[in-house]
Amino acid sequence: MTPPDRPTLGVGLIGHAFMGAAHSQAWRTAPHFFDLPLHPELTVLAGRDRDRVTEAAARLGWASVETDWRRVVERDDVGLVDVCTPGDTHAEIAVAALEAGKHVLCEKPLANSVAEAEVMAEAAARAAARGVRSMVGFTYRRVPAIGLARRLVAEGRLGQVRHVRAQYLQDWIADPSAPMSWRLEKDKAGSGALGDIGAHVVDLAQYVTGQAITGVSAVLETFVRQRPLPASAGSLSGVAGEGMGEVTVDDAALFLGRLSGGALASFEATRFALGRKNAIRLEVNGSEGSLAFDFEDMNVLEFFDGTEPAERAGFRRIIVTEPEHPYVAAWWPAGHGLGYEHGFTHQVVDLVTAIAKDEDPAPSFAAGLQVQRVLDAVERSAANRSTWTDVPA
Ligand code: SOE
Repeated sequence: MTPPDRPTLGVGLIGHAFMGAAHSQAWRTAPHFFDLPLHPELTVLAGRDRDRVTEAAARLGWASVETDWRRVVERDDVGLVDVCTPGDTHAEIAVAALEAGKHVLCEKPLANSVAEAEVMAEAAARAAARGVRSMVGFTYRRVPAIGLARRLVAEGRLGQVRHVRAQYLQDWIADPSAPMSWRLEKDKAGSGALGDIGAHVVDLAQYVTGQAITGVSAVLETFVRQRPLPASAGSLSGVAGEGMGEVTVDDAALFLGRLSGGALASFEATRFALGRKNAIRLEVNGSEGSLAFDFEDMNVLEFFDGTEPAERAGFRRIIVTEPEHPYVAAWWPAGHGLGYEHGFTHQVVDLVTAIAKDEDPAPSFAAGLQVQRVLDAVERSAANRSTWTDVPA
């Protein structure tokens, strides 16, 4: 039920696989826990196959379906288009939606190339001049412990940041018999572990420190170059069928980086870290303190206060479940903890709030473009056998 005093925002979601389901959950849940200035309505879900999209819409709570995303962009009852398709379609859909005057939320990475991301960022800037807003979905920024980490750095509790150690470790294709999926095809995904999960830690390192990556030296590797074709799609890699397909993206990306404030950083993104399921690890060392985060223990932030007397100093585990922590007050009584899906809900809350205030939400498409430039510099460096490669400003 829409609160009587609240204008509505009709949402059209394109795509209903893993990310589509996560975004649906966020749109459904946000108004039940947060006092939103606009009431989101789950107006329409789009997917190419009518039977599948109809089933998904019923399961995920959408009022209607379309089998062509262009219809979503044209509909008068849609005010915001949420893009949850593979990367090869982001630019076309997002630019069409912005030009039609719809606000846009687009999954990460923003695009499959710098050229596409530039077109998107230009369209976003033109649209913003008309009050039409856009945001790229670097969801993990909205984990409360990450918000707290950024706050501690901004308050100077770490002093001068010297080191960032960032890893995103998964293992869902460590088994060579795991089948092909669109995430393993360059045409559809742009890159492999680099863009899919490396993009998240690039964003997090920059978000938490407030510093931009200015240059990189990188290696990329594809360990398994052929995989069974899928018999059926699953939420990530599906069920193996007949025949083999070519893996055309990286399985792992490792790189060193320099940050604009003088810090040195290392990055690792892989889907071959057996036993590591969704380990986003970030450690920051400064002149006055350090902090450490691991998404596999996502309600905890470790903090070392280097100003404490040495005899008592030590990493402390801050359980990030208190109303004083970012986003937490809206949820459960203190101490009860959040999970993977809450970041998506916080993303929707921040986006809707910015739209209502007529402000540009963050991260903008321009921020998505900057991450794309880092990913591109990583690929160029790796192709040139780790030659140091500046990231264009
Ligand atoms: C697969 O590696 C994936 O679903 C990513 O695409 C998401 O961005 C990440 O949140 C979880 O893992």
